[in-house]
Amino acid sequence: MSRRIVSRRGLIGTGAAGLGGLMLSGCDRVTGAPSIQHFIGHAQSLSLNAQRFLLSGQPLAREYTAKDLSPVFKANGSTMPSDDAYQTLMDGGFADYRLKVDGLVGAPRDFTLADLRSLPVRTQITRHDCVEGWSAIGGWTGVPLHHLLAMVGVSPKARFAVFHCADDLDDSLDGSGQYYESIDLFDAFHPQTLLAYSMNGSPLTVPHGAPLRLRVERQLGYKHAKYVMRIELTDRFDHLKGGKGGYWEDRGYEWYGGI
Ligand SMILES: Nc1nc2c(c(=O)[nH]1)N[C@H]1C(S)=C(S)[C@@H](COP(=O)(O)O)O[C@H]1N2
Ligand SMILES: [Mo]
Repeated sequence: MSRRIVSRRGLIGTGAAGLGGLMLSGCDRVTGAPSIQHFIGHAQSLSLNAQRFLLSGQPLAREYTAKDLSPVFKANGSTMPSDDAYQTLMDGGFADYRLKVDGLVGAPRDFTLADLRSLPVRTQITRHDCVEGWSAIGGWTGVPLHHLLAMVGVSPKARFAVFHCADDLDDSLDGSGQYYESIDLFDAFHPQTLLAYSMNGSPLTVPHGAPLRLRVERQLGYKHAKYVMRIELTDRFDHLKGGKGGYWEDRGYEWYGGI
């Protein structure tokens, strides 16, 4: 209980700092020294902190029951990675798949699918919302990410988990269209944040991200990385690809894709 109060205070504190920053940017504008990037940066941090604050009293995404499952759950974005290494893994039924967890961790390691299935399991039925304007209710089974993080040990310097995926969606922007995503440690340790290997009671299919995909239920569809090959703990992501922390973020979407 006391931890909760302390963390709420922390959130209020950073929220106020974000607001201060926003007002300062406004003053810059009045004095004729606008910095649009700066302004956008603060507006985003305000919206992140405001959402964190508003969500703090209702921290779990809504869960549904089996009767609510959508009869059709659209597959979106990549549905069949063309990468040779991925195709080889797929042809072998993912027996040789290894999830690599590294970066700012105590002991980097690889996990087989059998390793992941032997870890504590969680099933949740949730609504997926895509920015393209469709939603679907699906059931997801997998290992909560916090169990893996406890096994590798997260460095106190780490701030984000980056998910590197197998698929190349489009290389028009930075020469590499490899999908990737990132979340902060609030979401990484959230009880509903899963590495899912099953959907609606069956092994995850390739269109939905086999053999392993992220579920990060309080955020929009594009944050739910499919075909996860590697999880990198890091303190920054400005050096990765387009520098905005995700494939769609590099193309203009918000980093915090709150629903
Ligand atoms: N690796 C990867 N992950 C991805 C995507 C993608 O193209 N590649 N598309 C994203 C988007 S926009 C959505 S809405 C969901 C779609 O998940 P689904 O195919 O299971 O419906 O995956 C997200 N994760
Ligand atoms: Mo999406």
